[in-house]
Amino acid sequence: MSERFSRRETMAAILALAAGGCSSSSSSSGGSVTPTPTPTPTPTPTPTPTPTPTPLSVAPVKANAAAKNMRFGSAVAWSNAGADAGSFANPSYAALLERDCQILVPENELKWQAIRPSATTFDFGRFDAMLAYAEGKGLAMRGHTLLWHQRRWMPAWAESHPYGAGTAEATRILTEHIQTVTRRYGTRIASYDVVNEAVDPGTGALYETALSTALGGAIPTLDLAFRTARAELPTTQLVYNDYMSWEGGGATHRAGVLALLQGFKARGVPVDALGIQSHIGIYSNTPVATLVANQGPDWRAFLDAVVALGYKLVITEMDVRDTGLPADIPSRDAALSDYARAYLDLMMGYPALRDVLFWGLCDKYSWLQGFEPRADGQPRRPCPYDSSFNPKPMQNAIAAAYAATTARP
Ligand code: 9MR
Repeated sequence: MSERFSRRETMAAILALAAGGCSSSSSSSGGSVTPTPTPTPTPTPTPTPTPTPTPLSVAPVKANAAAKNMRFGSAVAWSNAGADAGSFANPSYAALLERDCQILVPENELKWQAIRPSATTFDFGRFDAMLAYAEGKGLAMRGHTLLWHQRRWMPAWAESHPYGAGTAEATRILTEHIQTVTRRYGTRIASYDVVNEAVDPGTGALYETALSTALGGAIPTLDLAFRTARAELPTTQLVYNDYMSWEGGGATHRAGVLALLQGFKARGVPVDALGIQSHIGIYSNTPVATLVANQGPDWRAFLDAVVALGYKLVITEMDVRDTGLPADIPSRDAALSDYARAYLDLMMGYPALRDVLFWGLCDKYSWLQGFEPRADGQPRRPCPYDSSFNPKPMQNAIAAAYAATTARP
């Protein structure tokens, strides 16, 4: 916009100059018999300031993604909905979503806590509004999540529910939940995180909840979730989603996730893809190139094993923590951008990856601001756009990563 203004101003100045020249010449050749008057000095137009170069390419990411038969998307939240929210209800935020995205996901509004306030009641008001917005703009929608398999993320009522002896009541509660959601939305939701975060990163073992304990354990619970979803949705992408990425210390977690995925295959459980959340971050002053060199090999070995089992990959919740970076914004943004680009290049090297979703597009509304503030009190900068909705180098890096990868069939 500012560049267009400058061009217009430049053009106005050129026209003014030309007009000035013309008028001067016409007055001097007017054929008058009176003595030549003292020439009026040609007015000097006010000089146009040199345009400030737009520092970033701000190409919409979705154009580059679509050119490769891929998709880019973002989480959308409802909290503080209105003129100042990380939500479609905020026109400034909606403009970013509509500019860059082909697919959205609700940050919280389809979780059990949001839609099932008690064992017997459902409330879809907020998610219905989100889906209506997405459909009105031609955006696809992911579903997050049909089962966040940890006690702390299940609603309190589900943890204290009288499941009784046997597995019937727990089976009924879970089946009813998944059928209610999937029947309501059908194929309007393109891809579901059927199960979220079932593996304990510290031990690699599966978590248990009151529901899973009553249902005979985590494995029959997770299998039932996927089988119930598939029975309702024969062609929708069904995803196992976990809090993971290429960062260190994850060997136990990866082994646990791989064992779970192998088990799904062995039992014929219908799981299409691994959702790799990708809440990545820089935690030290180690140069980005060194981090990439250190973290790449183990991560590739894990991804190779996952795709060898026949799973697709989805980046479901990407953002980039700036914990180890100094406060200076240009250097911070540059490092975050380089790190995001390196991660996306590695990930996009896998043809099994088609969709990349960020966990919010604008720093202002990132969950990390409140959940994990920086030690120096500076706002975090984990997203592609800054808190004034301006693109940052990371937005450019994402578009460039799509431009650099090979087209998917
Ligand atoms: O960003 C979400 C935050 O607003 C919620 O308070 C929190 C608990 O529901 O969940 C956050 O989103 C998480 C996602 O659902 C699963 N992966 C990790 C995300 C960040 O914690």
